[in-house]
Order: sequence, then C-alpha cells, then structure tokens
Amino acid sequence: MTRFPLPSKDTPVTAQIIDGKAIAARIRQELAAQVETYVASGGSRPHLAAVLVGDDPASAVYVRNKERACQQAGMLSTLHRLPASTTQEELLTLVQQLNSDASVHGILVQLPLPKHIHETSILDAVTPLKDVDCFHPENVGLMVQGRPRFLPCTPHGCQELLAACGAKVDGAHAVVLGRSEIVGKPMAALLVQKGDVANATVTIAHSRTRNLAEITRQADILIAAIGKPNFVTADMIKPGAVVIDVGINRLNDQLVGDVDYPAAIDIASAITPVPGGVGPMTIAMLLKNTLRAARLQDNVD
Ligand code: L34
Repeated sequence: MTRFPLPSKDTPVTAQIIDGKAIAARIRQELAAQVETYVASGGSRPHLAAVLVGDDPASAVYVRNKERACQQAGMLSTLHRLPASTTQEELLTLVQQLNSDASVHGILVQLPLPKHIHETSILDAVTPLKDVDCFHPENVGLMVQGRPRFLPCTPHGCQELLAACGAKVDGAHAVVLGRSEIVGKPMAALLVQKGDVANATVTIAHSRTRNLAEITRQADILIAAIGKPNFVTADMIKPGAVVIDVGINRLNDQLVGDVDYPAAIDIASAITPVPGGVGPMTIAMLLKNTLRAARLQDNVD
C-alpha cells in the first residue's frame, strides 16, 4: 500500500498563490467585451475622470495604472492633475464641474489628498451616481443594507480573489485586520452579508485590539489591511487559512504587504502576493463600476 504523508506541522504545505494580476486581466478582458456590446447597442462609452492632487509618486503610479486600464478596456479616461497647493475651494469647484459634465460617468479623487484639504468634504461632494469608489455615504448605506449601487473597489476585489481561489466563505470565520473607511469597514460589511462569497462570521480587529494574535489565529480567512509592513507574522495565522494581503508598503525600496509573506506561505492554504495580488483587482473593480456608472447615467439600470 502506498502511503501519502499527511500535512502536519513537520511537513509544511506551500500555499496556493492567488494570482491577482492574471485574475484582474481576465476580468478586464470580459469588461472590454461588455463595453463594446454596450456601445454597439447605443450606450455611452464609459468615461472616467480621475483627479490627482499633488505629487505623491505612489498615487501617480496607481492613477496611471487606472487610466491605462480604462483605455485598454475601451473606456475613456481624463486625468485632472492639480498642484499640491490647490485649495479646497478650487478642488470642490472641479468636482462640481465634473458632476455637471454629462460626458463624465465616473469621478475618482485619488487619496490621500494634501493635508490642508478636508477629505470628507471633497468625497461627499461627488454626486452619488458618479461615485465609482463607493465612498459617498448614500452609496455606503445602500451597500451595507445589501442593495448596492456600486461596490467598493478594494473590498470587492478581495471578494473576487476569495471566489477565484475557491475559498469556502459561507459560515467561515473571517478576521478583517484594519478598520479604515476604504477597506476594513466595507470589507467586513460585504463578508457578513447574505450572498455568495459572503455569509461569514466576521471579526474586525485593529491597532487597539487586545490579544490580537489570539484572534487572527482563529481566522479561516484573514484580510490584512492595517498598513504596516510585515505586521502579520507566522504565529498569527491559522494553518490552512486563506490570507488576503491588502497592504502595499514601501520598505527599503521594495514593495511589501502587511503579511510576512515568506513565513505565511508555509502555513496558509492560499495567499495573495504583493505586488500582483489585491492592487490589480482594485483597478479591475473600478472599471466595473465605471461601466455601471455609464449605465446609470444612460438610465439603462
Ligand atoms: N480614491 N484612492 C481612491 N480610490 C482607491 O481605490 C485608492 N486606492 C488606494 C490608494 N488611494 C485610493 C488605490 O487605488 C490604493 N490603491 C491602489 C491601486 C492600485 C495599486 C495599488 C494601490 C496597484 O496597481 N498595485 C500594483 C503595484 C503598483 C506599483 O508598482 O507600485 C500591485 O501589483 O499591487
């Protein structure tokens, strides 16, 4: 009889690497086809207006990636580049101008904004039907109530990655590490909902959580979005867990996630790399929302 070694502490299994770059490329290809079908049937060609204030080099890379992805999917994109010295009033005027421009379907104000600008005031000014980030309180409310107009890009991208790797989310314990408005809070809201890639038991943990490792060790699904390089160490991961690393940190000229990847790879059953994991999915989900925004403005949906 042939005996196969069972996975144990002594025989580490290497995790499945969840290829976000490839999954995002496939989704973008499907979107490109949907755009052509939509335009051929008389719909508007989706148009994203991106606003980049200041000269944060990372933001410039992300916005450039977004623009390129739009164009590759047959969507229009316009970049509004403003100096770091832009006043809140000037930025507000631009947002209002984009709100009333019928040729623009989606508005993206790249974060972070310079410190002298009140972020919430700007984001609240984006008209809800063009809010492709799903940051407006009306859209967050609709999403939390399970009747979304848009889905938030990064959390939705994480959900797509969980679906793609075949993670069993239904009934699982998902621990979301981080409580930001852009990732942690909406991520938890999506995972706890009734539906596909959802129905999880969700814990939100954060910088003030007591006995953090004890909690993360209970996670069947661990979403790391705390913004600290290599924060999640081996002892914080349950063997066989699915680990989604949302962090993008620059450490000694290298991109690293929130998870100590080399250590985690021998413990998790599946894990996203950084780069090439969640980042590309955020962009693919933004494109999805931009097509949806065009449909909303065309009064198709
Ligand atoms: N308004 N601001 C708004 N919406 C967003 O959804 C974002 N976010 C975050 C920062 N500010 C935002 C992004 O777009 C983070 N983020 C983002 C998007 C894309 C990528 C990373 C972060 C990305 O493309 N990452 C690549 C590596 C890029 C590189 O080389 O630096 C990756 O493979 O992870």
